[in-house]
Amino acid sequence: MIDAVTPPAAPAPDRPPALSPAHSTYQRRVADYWNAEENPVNLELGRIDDLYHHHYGIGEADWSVLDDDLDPARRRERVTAELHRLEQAQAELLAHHLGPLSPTDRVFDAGCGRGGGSVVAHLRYGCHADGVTISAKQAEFANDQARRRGIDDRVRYHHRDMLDTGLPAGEFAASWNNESTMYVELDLLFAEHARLLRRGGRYVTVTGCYNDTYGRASREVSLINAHYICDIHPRSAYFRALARNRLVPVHVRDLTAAALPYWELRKQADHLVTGIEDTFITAYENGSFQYLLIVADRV
Ligand code: SAH
Ligand code: GPP
Ligand code: MG
Repeated sequence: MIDAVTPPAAPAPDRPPALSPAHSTYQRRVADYWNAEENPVNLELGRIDDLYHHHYGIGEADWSVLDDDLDPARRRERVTAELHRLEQAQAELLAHHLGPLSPTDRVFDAGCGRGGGSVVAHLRYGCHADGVTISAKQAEFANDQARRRGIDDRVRYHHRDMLDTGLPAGEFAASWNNESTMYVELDLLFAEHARLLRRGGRYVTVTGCYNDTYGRASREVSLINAHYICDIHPRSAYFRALARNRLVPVHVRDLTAAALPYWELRKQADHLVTGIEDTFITAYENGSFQYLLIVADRV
């Protein structure tokens, strides 16, 4: 007899983050990027209805917003609103796949940005949401937004590492990554989702991945990586890592074609462009890069 019987572990408390020493140089650089980020394409869109997103849009665009006969200021305003509508459609598609959920359910938003996704989920289901971002500034911004909406008792944001959230195991009915998987190792990420989700819980991601049938990462994929300081995974890596972590895909959708109108419109928005627009269009068109929705069940 070597081992004495160990008593069952007490439930993990909702402990504060342990970011500093374990925090890698890479993570600090990623945090610096998001702490400094103030692109008009994100802030001006968010200001329209206080839903701040850091993801792209999907669906057909209303090209009439580019009409030349409009007053230039009015034209800019309409283009901004149309891009926001497409980003909001992306957020709603993701939120739709989290459900059904009830107001007593908890959801986890991994890599939550300025917090728009958790607000969308809360407005749709009335659920409690915890968002986690590596950027202290984003967490502060998002908590301030929740306070202004009067939902800060149910929607909370934390400055933490999504690989080690300190949130309680098995408590979450749904969780997601909206364009945030490319900052981390997928095995570590999905292990944390599997830990947090209850059995039968739902995991959803919308992500950009490189296409295995093209080969390795294309020039455009490498440019996107350099632009955002990220490391885009191949499509195959998602399914291997999900399977290794008790996450079983129930629905997969290639959103690449649906993502193109957003980039074509954004490219023509002189007041909002960041310079990465043509790279996305080329990457989607040459087949090296795909925009994917994956929905999985925690078994
Ligand atoms: N999901 C959000 C934001 C996507 S932008 C939206 O759809 O609007 C990518 C986000 O990932 C940023 O908020 C960044 O801070 C976060 N991120 C990157 N690495 C992270 C990590 N290790 N832990 C937590 N968040 C991280
Ligand atoms: C966030 O969007 C961008 C990412 C999380 C990085 C990469 C995503 C891929 C799908 C590869 P953003 O809204 O902050 O970007 P932008 O400022 O360009 O609008
Ligand atoms: Mg954006």
